[in-house]
Amino acid sequence: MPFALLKYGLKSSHPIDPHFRWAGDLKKTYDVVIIGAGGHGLACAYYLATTHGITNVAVLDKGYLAGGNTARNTTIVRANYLTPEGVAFYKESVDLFRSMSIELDMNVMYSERGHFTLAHTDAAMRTARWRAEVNKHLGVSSEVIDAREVKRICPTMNVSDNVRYPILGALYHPPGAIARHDSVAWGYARQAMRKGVEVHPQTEVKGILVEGGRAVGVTTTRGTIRAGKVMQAVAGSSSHVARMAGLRLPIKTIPLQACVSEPVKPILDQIVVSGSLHVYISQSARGEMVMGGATDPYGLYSTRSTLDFKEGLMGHMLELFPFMGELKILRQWAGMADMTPDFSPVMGLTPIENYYIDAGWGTWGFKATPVSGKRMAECVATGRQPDLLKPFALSRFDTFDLVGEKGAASVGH
Ligand code: PYC
Repeated sequence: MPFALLKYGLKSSHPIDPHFRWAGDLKKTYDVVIIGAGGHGLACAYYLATTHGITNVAVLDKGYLAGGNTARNTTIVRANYLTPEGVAFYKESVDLFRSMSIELDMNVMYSERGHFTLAHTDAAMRTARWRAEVNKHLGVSSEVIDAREVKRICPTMNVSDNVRYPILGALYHPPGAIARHDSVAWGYARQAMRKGVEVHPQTEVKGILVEGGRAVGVTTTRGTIRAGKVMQAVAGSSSHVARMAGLRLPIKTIPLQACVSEPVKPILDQIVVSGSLHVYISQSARGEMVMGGATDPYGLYSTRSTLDFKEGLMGHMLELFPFMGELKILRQWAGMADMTPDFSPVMGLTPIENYYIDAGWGTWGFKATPVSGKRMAECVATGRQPDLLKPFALSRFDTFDLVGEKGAASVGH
C-alpha cells in the first residue's frame, strides 16, 4: 500500500487539482467587481458564475480570503426569526446549507443540533410564543417548551430554581445547526474560481468610480479597474466603503466578542442562547465550547478583546452550565457588527445605478451566507430586486417600512 501511494504521488500525470486557482494581474475590465472576499462576496460570485453564466468577475479584498467576519463568527445557522420577512429569508438559507457540502464538493461539516432560546421572564416567553407561531406558519420547525422539557433534551443544563434567573421555558428550534465557517467560504471560492472567477486578496479598494449616477469601476492599491457592475459585501466596513460611492448608510458598527474553551469530549449537543443572560454556547466538532455574549456597549472600529467581556460572560455561563468552571479559555477574538436601526440587513439596489449592496448584517451574517449569495447574484445579474430581498431594500429607511428583528437576536444589545 505505501508503495502504491508513492508510485501514485510521483507519477508525472498525477491529477493535481489545486484547491484555489489564484489570478495573476488584475484585468482592466470586468463585468462585475465584488468588493469583499468573505463568505457573502464569494457566494455571490459562485452563483453569478453557476446560475447566471457571468464569469468575468473579480472579487477583491484588502486582506486575505475570508479573513474578516467570516473568520470571526460563531457559525450558528437557524431560521427561527421573528418577522415573516426574516423567517422566509433564513428558511431559504437553512435549505441551502443542508445541501451545501454536496453542491460545493466540500465537507462544510453541517451539523444539526437543535437550538434553544431560553426564556427567563414572562416577556421572553411571550416573544418565544410569537416567534414559534410565525415560524410554524411559514413551515419552520419551532415550538415553545417548558423547563422540564429543556432539561430532558439538554441534561447538562442547570434548570434549577435556585439561581438568579430561573429558566421558565424556551423556544426550541430543532433545525438549528452549526457549520465550518472557513470551509463554507473556501467551497464557494474554489467552485467560483473553477468557473473562471478571479479572487484578488491584498487588493484594497480606495475609491468607487461613479459617472453620471452610475458605477463604472473602482480604484485599488493595484490600479484602476472598470466594471459593468460593482457590489460591496464588506461586513464591518460597510459604511466606509459605501461612503466612497457617495452613499450614507443607517449603520453603526459595534464590536462583538467571542471565545472558545479548550477542547473536551462531547458534552453539549445543542446550541443554547439566553438573550436575558446575554450568553450563547455550542460545542464544535473539535470539542471546543464556542461562546459569546452581548455586543460591546459602544460603537468602535476595533477587533480587540477585553477581560471585561470574559468576566461578564462567565458569570452567567456558570449559572447555566456549572461544568464550565472546569474549563480554560483557549482563544478570544472580536468581529465588527454593522447594526441597522431595525436589526435587518440592507440588500440589493442602491440609488447609484449598477452599484449593489450587501450590508447591515449585525450579528447574523454567517447564517445568511448562501441565501445572500444566491439572491444578490440574482439582483446583480438581472438589475432587479428579487422578491425575497424586497423587504431589505435600502429605500425602506426613506419610507419607514422597517423590518424589526431585534426580538430574534441571540446576542444582547
Ligand atoms: O444570531 O444565532 C445568532 C448569533 C449567535 C452569535 C451571533 N449571532
